[in-house]
Amino acid sequence: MSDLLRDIYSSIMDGRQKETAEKVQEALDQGADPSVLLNEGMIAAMTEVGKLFEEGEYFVPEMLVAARAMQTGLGILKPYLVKADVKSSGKVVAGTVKGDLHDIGKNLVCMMLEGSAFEIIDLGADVDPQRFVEAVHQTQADIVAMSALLTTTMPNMKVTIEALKAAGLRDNVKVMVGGAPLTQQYADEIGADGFAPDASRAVATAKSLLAA
Ligand code: B12
Repeated sequence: MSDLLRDIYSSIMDGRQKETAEKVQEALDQGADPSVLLNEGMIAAMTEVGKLFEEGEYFVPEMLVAARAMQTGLGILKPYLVKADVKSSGKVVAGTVKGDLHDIGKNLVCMMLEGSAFEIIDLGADVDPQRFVEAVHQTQADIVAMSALLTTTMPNMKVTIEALKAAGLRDNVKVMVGGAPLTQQYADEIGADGFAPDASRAVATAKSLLAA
């Protein structure tokens, strides 16, 4: 790991927003590969934060400041990840499901999709099933992308799929799900059309869903 990559990793771990932004910019200015910064520096730091939380070394405030530093770093990285095409690949309504405030992964998925010329309607986090339904209805979206990071909120994906069915919209839209606790098996069980374990594979999944 280069020194700068290590600095980015530790500035996120310690929740130092300003330093994270500066180090990410410095690395980019030096020609670093954005996906290496993202995966080996930033996402690796968030994974470690989660591990420390599980072990009782970190608490919610530490997770929160680390998440803020991560979001700040992502803001700097975004223009390098998103090089939007002209022709739209499709319309995606995205959100983190009801009860769940984790939005970093969902934001990354949105960024990568945007970079592949998808139009994004980002509903944010803690999104009520009816809000997804309304957005699909209003925008005539091609895909609904739902994220969940908690085992307790994963079932709200199924509730949302049921709400789309009840509104008569399920046949008009593909449903894609993701988030750390999810699996392909779970996606199949709740009747989603696609699952991806990370943001770059989310793009491939979205494309294949629309090609199908
Ligand atoms: C940061 C963080 C927080 C922050 C969130 C800030 C924010 N704005 O997002 C804060 C401090 C608010 C938080 C709160 C809580 N958290 Co928290 N948090 C995390 C942490 C450390 C990192 C999550 C993250 O951002 N990862 C980085 C991103 C890039 O990864 P990702 O989200 O998995 O996304 C990738 C893929 O999953 C996929 N993906 C994601 N979404 C989608 C969607 C689609 C459609 C597709 C295709 C793919 C896809 O692509 C993404 C990019 O590659 C995780 C630990 C972990 N390792 O996941 C715990 C973790 C998720 N939290 C946990 C817990 C317990 C909580 C709290 C309940 C703690 C508490 N006691 O209050 C609360 C719940 C609050 C709520 N109601 O949501 C547990 C969950 C345990 C469980 N099994 O349910 C974890 C796993 C920590 C742990 N190891 O115990 N948390």
